[in-house]
Amino acid sequence: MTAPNRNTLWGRVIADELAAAGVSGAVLSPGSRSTPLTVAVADHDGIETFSVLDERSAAFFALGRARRTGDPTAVVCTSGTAAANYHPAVIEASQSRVPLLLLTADRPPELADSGANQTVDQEKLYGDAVRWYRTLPEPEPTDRKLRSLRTTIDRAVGETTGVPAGPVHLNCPFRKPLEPVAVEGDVPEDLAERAPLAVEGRDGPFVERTGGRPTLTDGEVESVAATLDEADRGLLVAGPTDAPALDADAVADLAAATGFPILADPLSGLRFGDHLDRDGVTVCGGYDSYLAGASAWPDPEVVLRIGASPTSKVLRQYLRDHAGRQFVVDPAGGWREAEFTATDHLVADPSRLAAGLAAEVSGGAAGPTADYRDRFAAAEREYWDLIDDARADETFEGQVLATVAERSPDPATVFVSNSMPVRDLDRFGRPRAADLTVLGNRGASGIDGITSTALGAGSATDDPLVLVTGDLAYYHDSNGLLSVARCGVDATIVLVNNDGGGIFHILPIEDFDPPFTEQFRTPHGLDFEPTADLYGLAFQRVRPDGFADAFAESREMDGTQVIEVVFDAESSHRTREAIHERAVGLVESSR
Ligand SMILES: Cc1ncc(C[n+]2csc(CCOP(=O)(O)OP(=O)(O)O)c2C)c(N)n1
Ligand SMILES: [Mg+2]
Repeated sequence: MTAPNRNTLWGRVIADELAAAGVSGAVLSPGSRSTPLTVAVADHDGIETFSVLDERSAAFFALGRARRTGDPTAVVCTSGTAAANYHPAVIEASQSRVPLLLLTADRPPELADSGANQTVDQEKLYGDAVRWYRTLPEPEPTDRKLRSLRTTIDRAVGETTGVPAGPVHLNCPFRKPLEPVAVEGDVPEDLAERAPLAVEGRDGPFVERTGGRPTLTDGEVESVAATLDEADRGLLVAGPTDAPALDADAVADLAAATGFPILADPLSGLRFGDHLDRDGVTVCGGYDSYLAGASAWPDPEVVLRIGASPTSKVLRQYLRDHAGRQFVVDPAGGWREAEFTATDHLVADPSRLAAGLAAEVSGGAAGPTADYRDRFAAAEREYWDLIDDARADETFEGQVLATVAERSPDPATVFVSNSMPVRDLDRFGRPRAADLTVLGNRGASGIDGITSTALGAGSATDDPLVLVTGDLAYYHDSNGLLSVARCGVDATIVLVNNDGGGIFHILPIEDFDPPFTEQFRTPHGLDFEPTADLYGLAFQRVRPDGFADAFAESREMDGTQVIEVVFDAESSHRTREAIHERAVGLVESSR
């Protein structure tokens, strides 16, 4: 490797080592100070690059890609507020444990606090939201500095996929010239000869990282297994999963061996998949309604919880009020149980633990355990019959999510926005034996980068991509739509337009108007059709009863379609509540 100046060499070594360490994708935003990084990364054959003009969208796009693959994705930006625009996605990546590597270009140290243009304090810009932070030294074409650089890059990439995975920030100062112009004598001509390791690196990463995922000892597994074995009534509760996804078969093995039903969050990786067809495995998806009426059911003696805290408030409260012994499993020793009723904290990789426990438990698949599971299976059957009837007869936003769960292609990647879409998928998305990878931004539950995150996820897979978003979320990240054309990602974008934040109808503020309408629900009356013209998308507006056909047709079409489904937020909310009451009544009468 040679280079016309030290900055170019520095950038090339960074790109080379990123690729060697396993970074296969990078999202670049335009700017001057980052020139050495951008030129080198864009030029590297081993790194697929995406150009996203707005840094907020860029970081969310990278987040989506990393979330879908579980592999670290890099972002590169210039100095100043550009770097600050990464912050929302950094917070989401931190809280939902997604490997993101942030490379922010910076001015050289003497320009700090000097009044120099586009110069801000970028030291530890993201605070505790990153797993690791370093300011790189100023580029120098020396043996030791370049070995240090390669080592730092490998450590940084390694930290993004540590336990827990998350974002890492490398702040990268450069002084001019930033472009690959010849600077005579800057890089010694014989540098590669004198320092081949530093300049060329090794075959593969400079530093190979080996890091285990935490497991329990055999004795500890046996002890938990004995507790599961002794229980006549038990539940497996799966909240949103960390990337890379859970081993669904291992959890299904445990369900079959214990006889416990799986209460599967839509983001758990367990609501959908082939494991639903397994004998002795009951995957439940209607608990967000019917558990609200299950107080008179006998309480579960033991609950094993994996993943993050479930989306369903009804489920969280049911566990608070009814669960006996409650094991919370977290590979990073994190605490993701905000009702504070858990009794045991198991620091272990959930997939491996499930496999280990499945091999230990000696069979709860018959007798009282199976009776308890069948109670859930029966509730599921009745609940989904009720939902089928409601879908046929009534109008509510949940119909859209029910249709998406039922009719999305197999396989598909389905991204659901925060606010009502993820809640409605939780309540109305029937478990299905199809390969649906369902994703959302539930780490911090922002509505600010939804479109970009979905498109980033879509960039990493050949699956058809379906995004279900609300109108405020769509508005918030409409910049992100440019990635359809610029990054070549197609999607079916389902825009549930209830003219504002329908979610606020579920909160007590609904009864305080003003300010409810003007300050909370915020109807805006925006016509979104011109966004399709602006970004080259097909657009159609349908009534709720026309959605299923429009969705089916979109599967046959190339390019990206926006299907806007128009609802009245208040009446949708009332219908949702009424259906919920009926589901609760079902269970109350079946004690
Ligand atoms: C960045 C950000 N700002 C504000 C919020 C608070 N918030 C949560 S849901 C919501 C309304 C979302 O509206 P929409 O996307 O139309 O979905 P709907 O509620 O109608 O389902 C708001 C403003 C948030 N979660 N994230
Ligand atoms: Mg809305």
